[in-house]
Amino acid sequence: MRLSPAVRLSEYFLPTLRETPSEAEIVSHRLMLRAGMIRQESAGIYSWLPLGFRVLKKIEQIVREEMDRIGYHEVLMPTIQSADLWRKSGRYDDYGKEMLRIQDRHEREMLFGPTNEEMITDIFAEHAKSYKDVPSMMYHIQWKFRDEVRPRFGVMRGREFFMKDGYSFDLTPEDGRISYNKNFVAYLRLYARMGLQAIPMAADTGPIGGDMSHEFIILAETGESQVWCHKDLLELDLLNADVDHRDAAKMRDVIDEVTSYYAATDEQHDEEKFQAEVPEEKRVSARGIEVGHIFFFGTKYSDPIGAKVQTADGAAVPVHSGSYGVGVSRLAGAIIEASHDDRGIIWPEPVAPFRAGIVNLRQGDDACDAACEDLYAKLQKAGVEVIYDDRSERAGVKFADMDLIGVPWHIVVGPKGVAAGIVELKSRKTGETVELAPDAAVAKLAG
Ligand code: 5CA
Repeated sequence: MRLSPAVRLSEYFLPTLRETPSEAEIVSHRLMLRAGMIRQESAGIYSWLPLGFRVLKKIEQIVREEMDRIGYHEVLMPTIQSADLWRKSGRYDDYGKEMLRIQDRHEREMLFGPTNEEMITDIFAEHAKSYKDVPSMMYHIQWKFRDEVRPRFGVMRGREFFMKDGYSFDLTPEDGRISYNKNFVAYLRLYARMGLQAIPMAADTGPIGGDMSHEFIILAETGESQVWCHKDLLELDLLNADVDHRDAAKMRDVIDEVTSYYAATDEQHDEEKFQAEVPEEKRVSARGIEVGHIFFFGTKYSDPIGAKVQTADGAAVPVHSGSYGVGVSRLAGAIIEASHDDRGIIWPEPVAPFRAGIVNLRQGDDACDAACEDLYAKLQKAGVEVIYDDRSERAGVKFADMDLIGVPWHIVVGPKGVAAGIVELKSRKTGETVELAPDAAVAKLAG
Protein backbone atom coordinates (compact mmCIF):
# COMPACT_ATOMS: atom_id res chain seq x y z
CA MET A 1 0.00 0.00 0.00
CA ARG A 2 1.34 3.40 -0.98
CA LEU A 3 1.02 6.18 1.58
CA SER A 4 0.97 9.75 0.35
CA PRO A 5 4.65 10.68 -0.07
CA ALA A 6 4.35 14.23 1.22
CA VAL A 7 1.95 16.39 3.21
CA ARG A 8 1.65 20.02 4.11
CA LEU A 9 0.74 20.50 7.73
CA SER A 10 -1.60 23.41 6.92
CA GLU A 11 -3.73 20.93 4.96
CA TYR A 12 -3.27 17.93 7.25
CA PHE A 13 -5.56 16.65 9.97
CA LEU A 14 -3.17 16.59 12.91
CA PRO A 15 -5.08 17.44 16.08
CA THR A 16 -2.13 17.70 18.52
CA LEU A 17 -2.83 18.49 22.16
CA ARG A 18 -0.73 20.68 24.47
CA GLU A 19 -2.23 19.29 27.65
CA THR A 20 -1.78 15.77 28.87
CA PRO A 21 -5.08 13.93 28.56
CA SER A 22 -6.14 12.89 32.04
CA GLU A 23 -7.66 9.55 30.99
CA ALA A 24 -4.33 8.16 29.80
CA GLU A 25 -2.35 6.21 32.38
CA ILE A 26 0.76 5.32 30.41
CA VAL A 27 3.14 7.33 28.29
CA SER A 28 2.37 5.70 24.93
CA HIS A 29 -1.35 6.30 25.34
CA ARG A 30 -0.73 9.92 26.34
CA LEU A 31 1.60 10.51 23.41
CA MET A 32 -0.69 8.84 20.88
CA LEU A 33 -3.51 11.13 21.97
CA ARG A 34 -1.31 14.21 22.16
CA ALA A 35 0.23 13.53 18.74
CA GLY A 36 -3.22 13.24 17.21
CA MET A 37 -2.71 9.61 16.20
CA ILE A 38 -5.88 8.06 17.58
CA ARG A 39 -9.26 8.96 19.01
CA GLN A 40 -11.24 6.80 21.40
CA GLU A 41 -14.71 5.93 20.11
CA SER A 42 -15.81 3.67 22.98
CA ALA A 43 -13.90 1.83 25.69
CA GLY A 44 -11.06 0.00 23.94
CA ILE A 45 -12.19 1.04 20.45
CA TYR A 46 -10.22 3.62 18.48
CA SER A 47 -10.19 5.52 15.25
CA TRP A 48 -6.78 5.84 13.66
CA LEU A 49 -6.27 9.41 12.50
CA PRO A 50 -3.95 10.25 9.57
CA LEU A 51 -0.67 10.18 11.51
CA GLY A 52 -1.55 7.04 13.46
CA PHE A 53 -2.80 5.37 10.32
CA ARG A 54 0.58 5.83 8.63
CA VAL A 55 2.39 4.19 11.53
CA LEU A 56 -0.09 1.32 11.62
CA LYS A 57 0.44 0.70 7.91
CA LYS A 58 4.22 0.79 8.28
CA ILE A 59 4.11 -1.82 11.03
CA GLU A 60 1.69 -3.91 9.00
CA GLN A 61 3.96 -3.79 5.97
CA ILE A 62 7.02 -5.00 7.89
CA VAL A 63 4.99 -7.90 9.27
CA ARG A 64 3.72 -8.68 5.78
CA GLU A 65 7.21 -8.70 4.25
CA GLU A 66 8.56 -11.06 6.88
CA MET A 67 5.61 -13.42 6.48
CA ASP A 68 5.92 -13.46 2.70
CA ARG A 69 9.64 -14.11 3.03
CA ILE A 70 9.05 -17.46 4.77
CA GLY A 71 6.58 -18.67 2.18
CA TYR A 72 3.22 -17.53 3.53
CA HIS A 73 0.26 -16.57 1.38
CA GLU A 74 -1.84 -13.60 2.44
CA VAL A 75 -5.63 -13.92 2.57
CA LEU A 76 -8.40 -11.83 4.07
CA MET A 77 -11.10 -13.46 6.13
CA PRO A 78 -14.15 -11.60 7.40
CA THR A 79 -14.51 -10.09 10.85
CA ILE A 80 -17.97 -11.64 11.28
CA GLN A 81 -18.07 -15.42 11.66
CA SER A 82 -20.79 -18.01 12.08
CA ALA A 83 -21.34 -19.50 15.54
CA ASP A 84 -21.77 -22.99 14.02
CA LEU A 85 -18.12 -23.24 13.09
CA TRP A 86 -17.13 -22.41 16.64
CA ARG A 87 -19.54 -25.01 18.00
CA LYS A 88 -17.62 -27.63 16.04
CA SER A 89 -14.38 -26.84 17.84
CA GLY A 90 -16.13 -26.42 21.18
CA ARG A 91 -14.85 -22.90 21.59
CA TYR A 92 -18.23 -21.18 21.19
CA ASP A 93 -18.99 -21.87 24.83
CA ASP A 94 -15.39 -21.88 26.07
CA TYR A 95 -14.73 -18.33 24.93
CA GLY A 96 -17.29 -16.95 27.35
CA LYS A 97 -17.94 -13.26 27.73
CA GLU A 98 -14.87 -12.21 25.82
CA MET A 99 -16.65 -13.11 22.59
CA LEU A 100 -18.96 -10.51 21.07
CA ARG A 101 -22.04 -12.41 19.96
CA ILE A 102 -24.35 -11.04 17.30
CA GLN A 103 -27.68 -12.10 15.80
CA ASP A 104 -28.52 -11.33 12.20
CA ARG A 105 -32.05 -10.52 10.92
CA HIS A 106 -32.80 -14.23 10.48
CA GLU A 107 -31.80 -14.78 14.09
CA ARG A 108 -28.74 -16.69 13.04
CA GLU A 109 -25.99 -16.60 15.60
CA MET A 110 -22.87 -14.83 14.48
CA LEU A 111 -19.86 -13.43 16.26
CA PHE A 112 -17.14 -10.84 15.77
CA GLY A 113 -13.99 -12.97 15.38
CA PRO A 114 -11.51 -12.89 18.27
CA THR A 115 -9.19 -15.12 16.18
CA ASN A 116 -9.53 -17.42 13.14
CA GLU A 117 -8.32 -20.98 13.82
CA GLU A 118 -11.74 -22.47 13.02
CA MET A 119 -12.35 -20.50 9.84
CA ILE A 120 -8.94 -21.03 8.26
CA THR A 121 -9.03 -24.74 9.13
CA ASP A 122 -12.44 -24.99 7.50
CA ILE A 123 -11.18 -23.21 4.38
CA PHE A 124 -8.20 -25.51 4.24
CA ALA A 125 -10.37 -28.61 4.84
CA GLU A 126 -12.64 -27.83 1.94
CA HIS A 127 -9.90 -27.46 -0.62
CA ALA A 128 -6.87 -29.47 0.48
CA LYS A 129 -7.11 -33.17 -0.16
CA SER A 130 -3.69 -34.68 -0.49
CA TYR A 131 -0.25 -34.67 1.08
CA LYS A 132 0.75 -32.57 -1.91
CA ASP A 133 -1.32 -29.70 -0.51
CA VAL A 134 0.93 -29.41 2.53
CA PRO A 135 2.90 -27.71 3.94
CA SER A 136 0.76 -24.66 3.61
CA MET A 137 0.81 -21.36 5.49
CA MET A 138 -1.72 -18.56 5.23
CA TYR A 139 -2.09 -15.34 7.20
CA HIS A 140 -4.27 -12.30 7.28
CA ILE A 141 -4.08 -8.91 8.92
CA GLN A 142 -7.52 -8.06 10.19
CA TRP A 143 -9.51 -6.43 13.00
CA LYS A 144 -10.34 -8.66 15.94
CA PHE A 145 -12.73 -8.13 18.80
CA ARG A 146 -12.35 -9.37 22.35
CA ASP A 147 -14.61 -7.98 24.99
CA GLU A 148 -11.77 -7.56 27.48
CA VAL A 149 -12.80 -7.17 31.12
CA ARG A 150 -10.48 -4.22 31.44
CA PRO A 151 -9.57 -2.50 28.21
CA ARG A 152 -6.84 -0.04 29.06
CA PHE A 153 -3.62 1.67 28.07
CA GLY A 154 -5.07 2.84 24.75
CA VAL A 155 -4.32 0.51 21.86
CA MET A 156 -2.23 -1.76 24.07
CA ARG A 157 -5.22 -3.57 25.46
CA GLY A 158 -8.09 -2.68 23.21
CA ARG A 159 -11.34 -4.47 22.58
CA GLU A 160 -11.12 -3.99 18.83
CA PHE A 161 -7.51 -4.44 17.73
CA PHE A 162 -5.55 -5.12 14.58
CA MET A 163 -3.74 -8.44 14.47
CA LYS A 164 -1.70 -10.51 12.08
CA ASP A 165 -2.71 -14.11 12.48
CA GLY A 166 -0.94 -16.82 10.54
CA TYR A 167 -1.75 -20.53 10.37
CA SER A 168 0.29 -23.55 9.28
CA PHE A 169 -0.84 -26.95 8.00
CA ASP A 170 1.46 -29.96 7.85
CA LEU A 171 1.30 -33.69 7.36
CA THR A 172 3.18 -34.74 10.49
CA PRO A 173 4.00 -33.28 13.91
CA GLU A 174 7.67 -33.11 12.84
CA ASP A 175 6.83 -31.05 9.77
CA GLY A 176 4.54 -28.91 11.92
CA ARG A 177 7.49 -28.20 14.17
CA ILE A 178 9.46 -26.96 11.17
CA SER A 179 6.66 -24.53 10.30
CA TYR A 180 6.61 -23.37 13.91
CA ASN A 181 10.35 -22.77 13.70
CA LYS A 182 10.01 -20.77 10.48
CA ASN A 183 7.58 -18.49 12.24
CA PHE A 184 9.77 -18.27 15.32
CA VAL A 185 12.75 -17.10 13.28
CA ALA A 186 10.63 -14.69 11.20
CA TYR A 187 9.35 -13.14 14.42
CA LEU A 188 12.86 -12.46 15.69
CA ARG A 189 13.52 -10.48 12.53
CA LEU A 190 10.26 -8.64 12.21
CA TYR A 191 10.46 -7.02 15.64
CA ALA A 192 14.14 -6.23 15.16
CA ARG A 193 13.22 -4.44 11.95
CA MET A 194 10.95 -2.17 13.99
CA GLY A 195 13.80 -1.31 16.33
CA LEU A 196 12.60 -3.65 19.07
CA GLN A 197 14.37 -6.37 21.00
CA ALA A 198 11.54 -8.88 21.39
CA ILE A 199 12.50 -11.83 23.54
CA PRO A 200 10.83 -15.20 22.97
CA MET A 201 9.65 -16.73 26.23
CA ALA A 202 8.11 -20.09 26.95
CA ALA A 203 4.43 -19.39 27.57
CA ASP A 204 1.02 -20.76 28.46
CA THR A 205 -1.34 -21.62 25.63
CA GLY A 206 -4.61 -20.32 27.17
CA PRO A 207 -7.76 -20.44 25.04
CA ILE A 208 -5.84 -21.19 21.82
CA GLY A 209 -4.57 -24.52 23.20
CA GLY A 210 -1.70 -26.77 22.24
CA ASP A 211 1.48 -28.07 23.82
CA MET A 212 4.07 -25.58 22.65
CA SER A 213 3.98 -21.83 22.73
CA HIS A 214 6.21 -18.78 22.92
CA GLU A 215 5.34 -15.21 23.70
CA PHE A 216 7.46 -12.46 22.20
CA ILE A 217 8.05 -9.85 24.86
CA ILE A 218 9.62 -6.42 24.88
CA LEU A 219 10.69 -5.03 28.21
CA ALA A 220 8.93 -1.85 29.35
CA GLU A 221 8.03 -0.53 32.78
CA THR A 222 4.40 -0.28 31.82
CA GLY A 223 4.17 -3.86 30.55
CA GLU A 224 1.33 -5.98 31.82
CA SER A 225 3.36 -9.16 32.35
CA GLN A 226 6.07 -9.88 34.87
CA VAL A 227 8.99 -11.60 33.16
CA TRP A 228 12.39 -13.04 34.03
CA CYS A 229 15.30 -13.48 31.67
CA HIS A 230 19.03 -13.62 31.12
CA LYS A 231 20.54 -10.19 30.48
CA ASP A 232 22.46 -11.33 27.39
CA LEU A 233 19.16 -11.80 25.57
CA LEU A 234 18.81 -8.03 25.53
CA GLU A 235 21.96 -7.74 23.44
CA LEU A 236 21.55 -10.58 20.94
CA ASP A 237 21.63 -9.52 17.31
CA LEU A 238 18.20 -10.71 16.25
CA LEU A 239 18.04 -8.93 12.92
CA ASN A 240 20.79 -11.09 11.58
CA ALA A 241 19.00 -14.24 12.55
CA ASP A 242 18.36 -14.24 8.84
CA VAL A 243 18.42 -17.91 8.04
CA ASP A 244 17.09 -19.58 4.97
CA HIS A 245 13.64 -20.83 5.92
CA ARG A 246 14.24 -23.93 3.82
CA ASP A 247 17.22 -24.88 5.96
CA ALA A 248 15.54 -26.62 8.90
CA ALA A 249 18.79 -27.47 10.68
CA LYS A 250 20.07 -23.93 10.61
CA MET A 251 16.76 -22.60 11.88
CA ARG A 252 16.93 -25.08 14.71
CA ASP A 253 20.42 -23.79 15.59
CA VAL A 254 19.24 -20.19 15.76
CA ILE A 255 16.31 -21.15 17.96
CA ASP A 256 18.47 -23.35 20.17
CA GLU A 257 20.82 -20.46 20.75
CA VAL A 258 18.11 -17.97 21.63
CA THR A 259 16.24 -20.41 23.83
CA SER A 260 19.39 -21.57 25.61
CA TYR A 261 19.09 -18.49 27.82
CA TYR A 262 16.56 -18.47 30.62
CA ALA A 263 13.41 -16.48 29.74
CA ALA A 264 9.93 -16.96 31.17
CA THR A 265 6.67 -15.17 31.84
CA ASP A 266 5.11 -15.38 35.29
CA GLU A 267 2.98 -18.45 34.52
CA GLN A 268 6.10 -20.40 33.54
CA HIS A 269 8.68 -18.87 35.85
CA ASP A 270 10.69 -21.22 38.06
CA GLU A 271 12.66 -19.20 40.59
CA GLU A 272 14.95 -22.07 41.55
CA LYS A 273 15.87 -22.79 37.96
CA PHE A 274 16.36 -19.06 37.29
CA GLN A 275 18.82 -18.77 40.18
CA ALA A 276 20.63 -21.94 39.23
CA GLU A 277 20.97 -21.10 35.54
CA VAL A 278 21.56 -17.36 35.55
CA PRO A 279 24.47 -15.70 37.39
CA GLU A 280 23.30 -13.00 39.75
CA GLU A 281 24.61 -10.06 37.73
CA LYS A 282 22.79 -11.36 34.64
CA ARG A 283 19.38 -11.77 36.25
CA VAL A 284 16.69 -9.53 34.82
CA SER A 285 13.29 -9.33 36.44
CA ALA A 286 11.15 -6.78 34.67
CA ARG A 287 7.80 -5.87 33.19
CA GLY A 288 7.10 -6.83 29.59
CA ILE A 289 4.68 -6.20 26.76
CA GLU A 290 3.52 -9.20 24.74
CA VAL A 291 3.83 -8.17 21.10
CA GLY A 292 3.36 -11.64 19.64
CA HIS A 293 2.40 -15.16 20.54
CA ILE A 294 2.91 -18.39 18.63
CA PHE A 295 1.29 -21.77 19.25
CA PHE A 296 1.63 -25.33 18.05
CA PHE A 297 -1.52 -27.33 18.72
CA GLY A 298 -1.31 -30.25 16.31
CA THR A 299 -4.76 -31.60 15.48
CA LYS A 300 -6.80 -29.60 18.00
CA TYR A 301 -8.84 -27.91 15.24
CA SER A 302 -8.23 -30.22 12.27
CA ASP A 303 -9.77 -33.16 14.17
CA PRO A 304 -13.19 -31.64 14.96
CA ILE A 305 -13.37 -29.67 11.72
CA GLY A 306 -12.26 -32.63 9.61
CA ALA A 307 -9.21 -31.11 7.94
CA LYS A 308 -7.64 -34.27 6.55
CA VAL A 309 -5.28 -35.03 3.72
CA GLN A 310 -4.42 -38.32 2.08
CA THR A 311 -0.93 -39.65 2.62
CA ALA A 312 1.08 -41.19 -0.21
CA ASP A 313 -0.33 -44.61 0.72
CA GLY A 314 -3.93 -43.45 0.72
CA ALA A 315 -4.68 -43.04 4.43
CA ALA A 316 -6.63 -39.92 5.45
CA VAL A 317 -4.92 -38.12 8.34
CA PRO A 318 -5.72 -34.88 10.16
CA VAL A 319 -3.21 -32.10 9.52
CA HIS A 320 -0.96 -30.67 12.22
CA SER A 321 -1.29 -26.97 12.78
CA GLY A 322 -0.02 -23.94 14.59
CA SER A 323 -1.15 -20.34 14.81
CA TYR A 324 1.00 -17.28 15.02
CA GLY A 325 -0.16 -13.84 16.16
CA VAL A 326 1.37 -10.38 16.05
CA GLY A 327 -0.33 -7.49 17.82
CA VAL A 328 -0.08 -4.96 15.00
CA SER A 329 -2.04 -2.14 16.67
CA ARG A 330 -0.53 -2.93 20.08
CA LEU A 331 2.92 -2.51 18.51
CA ALA A 332 2.25 1.17 17.77
CA GLY A 333 1.95 1.73 21.51
CA ALA A 334 4.73 -0.70 22.42
CA ILE A 335 7.21 1.03 20.12
CA ILE A 336 6.42 4.37 21.77
CA GLU A 337 6.90 2.82 25.23
CA ALA A 338 10.35 1.74 24.07
CA SER A 339 11.24 4.97 22.28
CA HIS A 340 10.26 8.41 23.57
CA ASP A 341 11.52 11.27 25.71
CA ASP A 342 9.85 14.05 27.65
CA ARG A 343 9.18 16.01 24.47
CA GLY A 344 7.43 13.24 22.61
CA ILE A 345 7.77 10.21 20.40
CA ILE A 346 11.07 9.14 18.80
CA TRP A 347 10.08 6.87 15.92
CA PRO A 348 12.55 4.24 14.78
CA GLU A 349 13.04 5.03 11.10
CA PRO A 350 11.34 1.95 9.63
CA VAL A 351 8.01 2.73 11.28
CA ALA A 352 8.17 6.54 11.27
CA PRO A 353 5.11 8.18 9.72
CA PHE A 354 7.46 10.45 7.76
CA ARG A 355 11.23 10.39 7.48
CA ALA A 356 11.68 14.14 7.40
CA GLY A 357 9.89 17.24 8.65
CA ILE A 358 10.52 20.72 7.26
CA VAL A 359 10.17 23.52 9.79
CA ASN A 360 9.72 26.90 8.16
CA LEU A 361 10.65 29.44 10.83
CA ARG A 362 9.34 32.45 8.93
CA GLN A 363 6.26 31.44 7.01
CA GLY A 364 5.31 34.19 4.56
CA ASP A 365 8.88 35.31 4.04
CA ASP A 366 9.50 34.90 0.32
CA ALA A 367 13.02 33.51 0.62
CA CYS A 368 12.12 31.04 3.40
CA ASP A 369 8.97 29.89 1.61
CA ALA A 370 10.85 29.39 -1.65
CA ALA A 371 13.63 27.42 0.08
CA CYS A 372 11.07 25.20 1.81
CA GLU A 373 9.07 24.60 -1.38
CA ASP A 374 12.25 23.63 -3.14
CA LEU A 375 13.22 21.19 -0.36
CA TYR A 376 9.70 19.79 -0.27
CA ALA A 377 9.77 19.08 -4.01
CA LYS A 378 13.28 17.63 -3.99
CA LEU A 379 12.65 15.35 -1.02
CA GLN A 380 9.56 13.97 -2.73
CA LYS A 381 11.49 13.45 -5.91
CA ALA A 382 14.17 11.58 -3.94
CA GLY A 383 11.50 9.34 -2.41
CA VAL A 384 11.84 10.74 1.12
CA GLU A 385 8.48 10.89 2.90
CA VAL A 386 8.12 14.41 4.21
CA ILE A 387 5.81 16.54 6.30
CA TYR A 388 6.16 20.28 5.78
CA ASP A 389 5.12 22.57 8.61
CA ASP A 390 3.87 25.47 6.51
CA ARG A 391 1.54 26.86 9.16
CA SER A 392 1.73 30.47 10.29
CA GLU A 393 2.73 29.51 13.80
CA ARG A 394 5.49 30.59 16.14
CA ALA A 395 8.79 28.71 15.89
CA GLY A 396 8.26 27.34 19.41
CA VAL A 397 4.95 25.74 18.44
CA LYS A 398 6.45 24.22 15.31
CA PHE A 399 9.44 22.77 17.17
CA ALA A 400 7.22 21.36 19.90
CA ASP A 401 4.89 19.67 17.41
CA MET A 402 7.72 18.25 15.34
CA ASP A 403 9.31 16.81 18.49
CA LEU A 404 5.97 15.48 19.69
CA ILE A 405 5.17 13.58 16.49
CA GLY A 406 8.67 12.16 16.50
CA VAL A 407 9.71 12.45 12.85
CA PRO A 408 13.37 11.24 12.76
CA TRP A 409 14.88 14.18 10.83
CA HIS A 410 13.99 17.85 11.10
CA ILE A 411 15.12 20.39 8.53
CA VAL A 412 14.95 23.85 10.01
CA VAL A 413 14.76 26.70 7.53
CA GLY A 414 15.21 30.28 8.80
CA PRO A 415 15.93 33.65 7.21
CA LYS A 416 19.59 33.87 8.28
CA GLY A 417 20.41 30.41 7.04
CA VAL A 418 18.59 30.91 3.78
CA ALA A 419 20.58 34.11 3.17
CA ALA A 420 23.77 32.13 3.77
CA GLY A 421 22.59 29.17 1.67
CA ILE A 422 22.25 26.71 4.56
CA VAL A 423 19.62 24.84 6.53
CA GLU A 424 19.89 22.98 9.82
CA LEU A 425 19.43 19.23 9.88
CA LYS A 426 18.54 17.83 13.29
CA SER A 427 18.27 14.25 14.46
CA ARG A 428 15.21 13.76 16.67
CA LYS A 429 16.91 10.85 18.41
CA THR A 430 20.26 12.36 19.34
CA GLY A 431 19.40 16.05 19.13
CA GLU A 432 22.56 16.58 17.07
CA THR A 433 22.39 19.28 14.44
CA VAL A 434 24.48 20.02 11.39
CA GLU A 435 24.34 23.00 9.08
CA LEU A 436 24.55 22.22 5.41
CA ALA A 437 23.37 23.30 1.99
CA PRO A 438 19.74 22.33 1.26
CA ASP A 439 20.78 19.98 -1.54
CA ALA A 440 23.26 18.26 0.78
CA ALA A 441 20.43 17.74 3.28
CA VAL A 442 18.30 16.15 0.58
CA ALA A 443 21.20 13.93 -0.47
CA LYS A 444 21.80 12.86 3.11
CA LEU A 445 18.16 11.94 3.69
CA ALA A 446 17.87 10.18 0.36
CA GLY A 447 20.97 8.08 1.09
N1 5CA B 1 -4.81 -17.17 17.40
C1 5CA B 1 -3.65 -16.86 18.18
C2 5CA B 1 -2.45 -16.67 17.32
S1 5CA B 1 -2.82 -16.01 15.79
C3 5CA B 1 -3.93 -15.64 19.04
O1 5CA B 1 -4.97 -15.06 18.94
N2 5CA B 1 -2.98 -15.30 19.88
S2 5CA B 1 -3.08 -14.16 21.00
O2 5CA B 1 -4.31 -14.21 21.69
O3 5CA B 1 -1.92 -14.27 21.80
O4 5CA B 1 -3.04 -12.78 20.25
C4 5CA B 1 -1.95 -12.47 19.42
C5 5CA B 1 -1.38 -11.10 19.76
O5 5CA B 1 -2.39 -10.11 19.61
C6 5CA B 1 -0.90 -10.94 21.18
O6 5CA B 1 0.43 -11.41 21.33
C7 5CA B 1 -0.98 -9.44 21.39
O7 5CA B 1 0.20 -8.82 20.91
C8 5CA B 1 -2.15 -9.06 20.52
N3 5CA B 1 -3.36 -8.84 21.35
C9 5CA B 1 -4.08 -9.77 22.01
N4 5CA B 1 -5.10 -9.21 22.68
C10 5CA B 1 -5.03 -7.88 22.44
C11 5CA B 1 -5.80 -6.76 22.85
N5 5CA B 1 -6.86 -6.89 23.63
N6 5CA B 1 -5.43 -5.51 22.41
C12 5CA B 1 -4.35 -5.38 21.60
N7 5CA B 1 -3.60 -6.40 21.18
C13 5CA B 1 -3.92 -7.63 21.60
